[in-house]
Order: sequence, then C-alpha cells, then structure tokens
Amino acid sequence: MQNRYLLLALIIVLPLMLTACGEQPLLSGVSFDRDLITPNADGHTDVLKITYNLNRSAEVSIFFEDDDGNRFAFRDRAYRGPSVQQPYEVLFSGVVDGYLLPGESYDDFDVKRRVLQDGEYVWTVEANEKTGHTEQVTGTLTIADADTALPELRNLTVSPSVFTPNRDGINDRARINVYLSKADTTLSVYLLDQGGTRYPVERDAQTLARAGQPGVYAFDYDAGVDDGVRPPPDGTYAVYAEARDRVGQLVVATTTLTIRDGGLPMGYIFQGEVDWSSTSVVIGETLVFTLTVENDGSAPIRTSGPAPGTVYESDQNYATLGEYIQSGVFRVGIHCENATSNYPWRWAVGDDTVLVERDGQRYLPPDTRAVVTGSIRFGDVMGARNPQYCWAGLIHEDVEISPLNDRVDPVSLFIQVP
Ligand SMILES: [Ca+2]
Ligand SMILES: [Ca+2]
Repeated sequence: MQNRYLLLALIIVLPLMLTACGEQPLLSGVSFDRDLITPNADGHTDVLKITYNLNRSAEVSIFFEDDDGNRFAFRDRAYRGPSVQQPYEVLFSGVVDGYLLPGESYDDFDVKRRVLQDGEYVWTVEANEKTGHTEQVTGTLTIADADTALPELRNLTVSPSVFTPNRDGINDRARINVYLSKADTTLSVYLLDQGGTRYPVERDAQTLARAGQPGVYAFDYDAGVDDGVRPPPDGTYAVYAEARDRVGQLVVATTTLTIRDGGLPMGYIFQGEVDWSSTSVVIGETLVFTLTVENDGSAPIRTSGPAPGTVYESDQNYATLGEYIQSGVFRVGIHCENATSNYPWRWAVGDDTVLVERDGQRYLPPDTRAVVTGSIRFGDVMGARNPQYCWAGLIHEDVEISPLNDRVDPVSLFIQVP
C-alpha cells in the first residue's frame, strides 16, 4: 500500500521538479585536470586541460583572479555552440591576455600574451546566454616556477622609412632592425596593409647565426622585387615585429614603412626593331640607329647619359665620355662583334621631352615610349671581321640584359676602306 502511494507521489512530483528546474544546466562537467602548473617550457606540468560541457550556445569566458582581485582573461566572451557529442577541451599553459604589473610601462612594445606570475588564483569558467542567463563554476590554481621574463623588443627601426622597390638602384631595400632580449624566442616581422593582408619579411642571412639568442636582428626587405615578384601596392604599411617565447608569451612592436614607385621595371625595345642608317659605311662616316624604348611596367625606369643623338668615335666608350655604369640604370647600347668590351656605346633611354626628374635622377615613366637615336663614327675597321654584325640592346646595368633585350635586330655592317 505504502509503495503504491510512494509511486503515485513520484509520478506527481517528478514532472513538477523538472518543470521547476527548467531546462538542463547551461554549463556542466567543468574541470581542470591539475591544480598546479609550472609554466616554464621544461616539459613537466607546463600545461593543464580544461573540460566543460555547454548545453546551449553561449559566450564562454575563462579567467583567473589573484588575491588582490586582479582579473586575467584566458577566454573573453568567446562564442561557442553547444557541445553535442563530446565536451569542450582546451589546453591552458598559464598564458593569458597581456597585462602590466604595478609600476610597469613599456614604450617600445605591447604585451599581447603573458604568463601568470607565481601565486594562487581562483579560476572561473563562465557561460553567458543571449537571454542574460549566466552560469559559472570556480576552482583554484597554483602557478609556480613560471618563466615570467618577457621577450622584450626594443629599438625597432626601418630605414629608409620611404623606399622605392623598383630595382633602380636607389632606396630599393629597407633595413629593419630590432633588439630582442630573450633567448629561444621566435621573431617574425611582417607588413600589414589596411585590408589586413600580411607581407612577410625575410631575415637577413648574415644575422641567422644569432637565431635563438638575444641581440639585434636585421631584416632586409626588397618587397619581393629581387625575385621578380610584384611588390605590395604603393602606400604606407604598418610594420610589425612579433616575439613569441617558448612559454607562449607574445610581445609586439610596430612602426611604419612607405612604399613609393614600387614595381617591376619592364623596359623593351619596341617590336624588337632597330632602324639602321646603312649596312656599309666608309671609314670616317657614321652608323646611325633609331629605335623606340617602351616602359611597359608599373615602375619608372631610371636612366643616365649620354643623351640620345650623342656621336661616339668608334674607339670611345661610355666611360671615356664620363658616363659610368650606375647600378639600376637602363641604357640603350650598341655592340659590334669586333668590340673589345660589352656594349661600349650607350645612350639614355629618352631625352628631356619624355624623361621626368625626381631627386636628381631621370626616369622614363610607366606606360611611356621614347625614340632613341645615336651614332658611331668608325675611325678604322676595328678588328678582323668585315663585315661584322652589330646589334642593339637594352641594358639594366648591374642587374641584367634580359634575352628579349639582347642582340636585337642585328645588322651586317661592312666598313669600307677608301
Ligand atoms: Ca614546467
Ligand atoms: Ca628604387
């Protein structure tokens, strides 16, 4: 009889209990699998595992409070869907969002992630539902033997702060230097544009020996141009240096770098065509050529003298005219088989009607053509071959003569001895 009443009571009461409790708890099964860690990357008790169940989607926060009530965030209102099959598991290595200790201030860098200092903490796992319903579970954690030294970054510099990666030989590279205070720290440098695109910067090979050691690190940035890669668009970029130590602390320093006139220089002899005055000259006469140089790229092409129209004696060359080779300059050259040096006669890739001047240098602007003419007066047969082939070239001095711009439109030239 009594059992029947009990059963009846349960049948009545149980649904009431469920109704009173509402739905399942939002947060359940919360646990830390250690109550002490020693975050120093020695492989022993460096990390603990946090486990929790979320029965409905919510924003999850995981934070720590010290004895003085200072709060340190590991997760700050991160949206999570319900854990359906398995509970959430997350590893915690003692590193929380960046913070400063009383009395600390750093001008050269920001502390983005930092290990907790040694001591006792109360941890909290908290879930916030959209409805405003909040549940939390707390416990205690001890931090001991933490490797708290920050991987400090100091004196991040970029020079020049405005550079022109276009292989014209002037300000084509930017040097980025930074001092790192801590060993066994990964250092990376990158540019960030306003759209969030990252452009990594390679470390200068000569400082590789320093890897893993404190000291000054140098990064040499060519914006990819040396490898034939189009550089990032002109503009001002944020330069970030990031240092991440073995514990997972993250320190960031930042400055800016401006790219101007960036691009791959692409100059060609238009249609590979040279107009030669003759195939035969009498000693004392001149061979005249006319061709068109086209700047088909996005970068201005630097050039130097002598001006188009200049007449060379056959035993002269650009150096005897005082127009020496300059790294990064483009010049039109003429070469004949009997010549004793490579393209001894050279001319600017345009005259002042088409060239523009900037910072004392002359440039053929992008998407521009220039007619170039010049002559060589032959004082003797100059060598055994007669006739000999002569041809034009477009020379990117100290960089290359691309195959397209070498041996262009050869002419078989006979020199007549009267
Ligand atoms: Ca440890
Ligand atoms: Ca340049």
